[in-house]
Order: sequence, then structure tokens, then C-alpha cells
Amino acid sequence: MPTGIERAFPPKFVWGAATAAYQIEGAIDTDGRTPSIWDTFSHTPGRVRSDDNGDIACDHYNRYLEDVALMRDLGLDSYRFSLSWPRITPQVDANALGPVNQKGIDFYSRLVDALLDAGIDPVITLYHWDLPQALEDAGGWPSRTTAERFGEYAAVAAEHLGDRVATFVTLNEPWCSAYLGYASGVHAPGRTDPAAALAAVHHLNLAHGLAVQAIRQQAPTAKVGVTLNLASVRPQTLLDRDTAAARRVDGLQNRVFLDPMLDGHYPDDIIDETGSVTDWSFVRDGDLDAICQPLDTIGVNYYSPTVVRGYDGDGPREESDGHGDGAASAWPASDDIEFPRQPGPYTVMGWSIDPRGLTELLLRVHRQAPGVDLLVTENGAAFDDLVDGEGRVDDPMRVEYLSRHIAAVGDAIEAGAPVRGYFVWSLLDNFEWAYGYTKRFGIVYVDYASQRRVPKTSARWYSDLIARQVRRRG
Ligand code: PNW
Repeated sequence: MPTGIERAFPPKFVWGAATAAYQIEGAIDTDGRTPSIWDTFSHTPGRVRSDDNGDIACDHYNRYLEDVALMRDLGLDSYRFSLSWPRITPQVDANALGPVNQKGIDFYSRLVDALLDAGIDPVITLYHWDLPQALEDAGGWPSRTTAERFGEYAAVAAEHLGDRVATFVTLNEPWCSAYLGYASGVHAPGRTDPAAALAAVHHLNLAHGLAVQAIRQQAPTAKVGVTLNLASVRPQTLLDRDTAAARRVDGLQNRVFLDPMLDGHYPDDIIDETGSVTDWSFVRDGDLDAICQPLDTIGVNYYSPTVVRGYDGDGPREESDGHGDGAASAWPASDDIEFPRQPGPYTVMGWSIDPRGLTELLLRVHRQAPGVDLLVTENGAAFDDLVDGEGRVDDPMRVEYLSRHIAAVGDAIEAGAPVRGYFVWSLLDNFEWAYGYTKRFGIVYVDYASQRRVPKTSARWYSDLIARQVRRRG
């Protein structure tokens, strides 16, 4: 999208950036916070690259005012961040939420006020993977009580912040929580049990539904949504075994969340095809009614396309789906499916770059949820960024990645998808989960030794793009 002929986005289109609590905050035992599953996981040797952890991260807990000032300088309309559940109700267990930690609420309250003062609209994600460890000890997401406690926690968050926060997102990428946490084990809590992963899928869905109801009650004017890492799944060829594989992956990645949330049922084909793993008896009467709540928005996170093929038993298996090198598969009941490596270019995650996948995905979600607004709640890329002799970080590949994906959002809007905003992942370089600090997704570079923030070329570019779009609004 060369700047000269840049298209106009809708006047109310929201330009933002996103982060998540465990990836940036640090201050893990400050003001009453208790451990989450990511504290435990990252402190277990061998789980995270270089045994990195989130103990300090970007020290955002202590530097949030500087970070808000940075966002104001960039001209962001909106900032998507997540709440750390173990800051809000640090004593939660399977039976009870426990007392609200006022100091935890106060931190987010100050952050929200600072954002509003800077003219930046806060979007709060209630859960971006940092489950209180005590709930994992009681069974974690495969256990129903986790969903029940999540509904209560959502009520607390909406009660204390819903007077100033216009948009709440219940869950971030339940696919990752369920399958990477409980099937491949490359994310916390690191379990490798496909039956547990499918039980986790259901209880994450239930948690979402209970949270939507709680937020509606506490903050009736707030907009409520969920963020899913959906995939636009393409079969490698039109052979039956490849189209069947694509249907299964679409089911396990997309429909197993979208169908219950939007239409109140689980996909029959997926229940059948996972029959060797689980009988789905964790789904109780009334659960689907609880899960299927009207939504104001669906958040789509997109990085890379998904191409699948049915394994025909010939030749070496291809397992380069970018879901980690764990020996266990993320995909329950799918030993017959593989993810052939796609042609480059790639980001340093090894994820192939294909903006058209974002257009396809937005249109696919719009077809299934025609009345629901869409947000791109994450999109971005990791590259090997370096500070040069002048103290600058020049990242032309990220500029190229972002501009082409933003153009792809424009294409989806032109084709009829009601996309209301776009959030770059991420505002800051941060703790990239199993990859530790080795992968930098930020438009702002973080020097972890000094905690100095250096806006990269991409930050300046994004800021200029926003300024041009704001001028067009008149
Ligand atoms: C998302 N996968 O994570 C998360 O929402 C962010 O917290 C994260 O930093 C960002 O994308 C970049 O990774 C994902 O293996 C992690 O497919 C892994 C996968 C997808 C998304």
C-alpha cells in the first residue's frame, strides 16, 4: 500500500496496538499477585527458550505511564491489554473466587484513567493465558469449576472497570489455551492429554458464555466479544483426503468455538471424529444455552495461513505447522493430517507471510456471523531487529508486513466485512511465551537490560498512517 494512493478506511475505524499482562508487566509478586500457570511453567527448566520468564518482562507494571505516553505520541486510538487474573483475585480456588485484591484493581484503574486522559480507548481482555496456579492444581481448564470461577472473576472486572471501559474481550485464543496447553504441551500448563484438551475447549467456551452474561449484568452498555485465533484453512490439493483434512482442521480450530458461541451446538463431524479420544460427556444440559450469547464483536487474530493435507502414508511426515517442536501433536485425533511447509517469505517464527489469508478469514467469519462487528485484535510479525550505531531500529520487513495486511483488511471491508478496527501485535517487544525474549514482535524495541523503549521505523510508519487516516476523517 504505497502511501500516495492509500485508501480511506471508514471514519470510525479504530487504529490500535495490543499486549498481554504476563508478556509485559513483570512485578510478579507485587501488590498481592499470586502465581499463574505461566510463572510455574517458565520457572520449570527446559520449558521456555533460554529458561526465560516473565518476572520482569518489560516492567510495564512500574512503567505504564511512560508506555501510555508513548502510545499517545504514536496517536493510537485504542489499546488492547489483558488483566492478570491472579492480581484481581489472588486467593481463588476451585470452590470460591476469594476476596477482591483492591491493589490489583487499583493498578488497572490507574492504567485505564491514564489511557482515557491520553484520549486512548481501552479494550480489556479478561484472560490472556495466565490462569491462577491454584485453579490448575484443582484441574485447570479441563475442569468445570475453572469456568465457573471465571464467570465470577469477569463480574468483578466489569463491576470495577466497566464504568470506564467500553469493550471487554472474554478470552484470547482459547485454541492456544486448550491445544497448546493440554495437548502438545508447549504452553502452560504443559500437559499432553488430547482428551483433557477437548474438555478444556468446552470449559473455555462455557467460561466465555458465563463471562458474557456477567459483564452484561455489571456493565450493560459495554460491548462484549471474544478473540479467536481462527484460521482460513486451505487444502493443499482438491484430492478428497486433503479436503477432508481441511474440514477437520477447520472444525478443530474454528467451528469448535464459533458453532457453540454463535449457533449453540458443537459440530457433529468433530464429535464423531474425536470419538476415539473423548465421548464429550463433559457437555451438560444447558451448557450450550449458556455459551451461545449475543456478541457485539468477534476479534480475529491472524499471523499466517493454514494449509493442510491428508497424510497418505508415503514419505516422511511434514510437521512444520509452527505450533512448536513438541513431540506431542496439538491436534486431537488427527495423526492422519499434516501441515506442509509453505513457500516463503517467512517471519522469524517460521510462519509464512500471506496477507490474502486475512481477507479470506474475515470474510469467512462474516459469513457465519453476519450481524456481528469484527475486529482484528492481533496481527504482526517477529523479525530480527537490531539497534544501529545511531540508536535506531530500522525494520522495513515489518513495515511491509503490516502495510500489506492492513491493505488486506481494506479488501475485506470492500468485500462487505464489517471490520471496525485493527490492533498491531505488539506495542512492545515482549515475553513471547515458549520462545522467551528471542522473538521480537514490537513496533517499539525494548532493551531488556535498561528497559529503554525505542520506537522502530514501523512505529513511526504506523503513526504516520494513523495521522493520515485521522486527517481524512476531517
Ligand atoms: C498469539 N500458534 O499467540 C498470542 O495471542 C500472543 O500472545 C502472541 O504473542 C502472538 O500470537 C504471537 O505469537 C499465538 O502456535 C501463539 O499457532 C502460538 C500460535 C498462535 C498464536
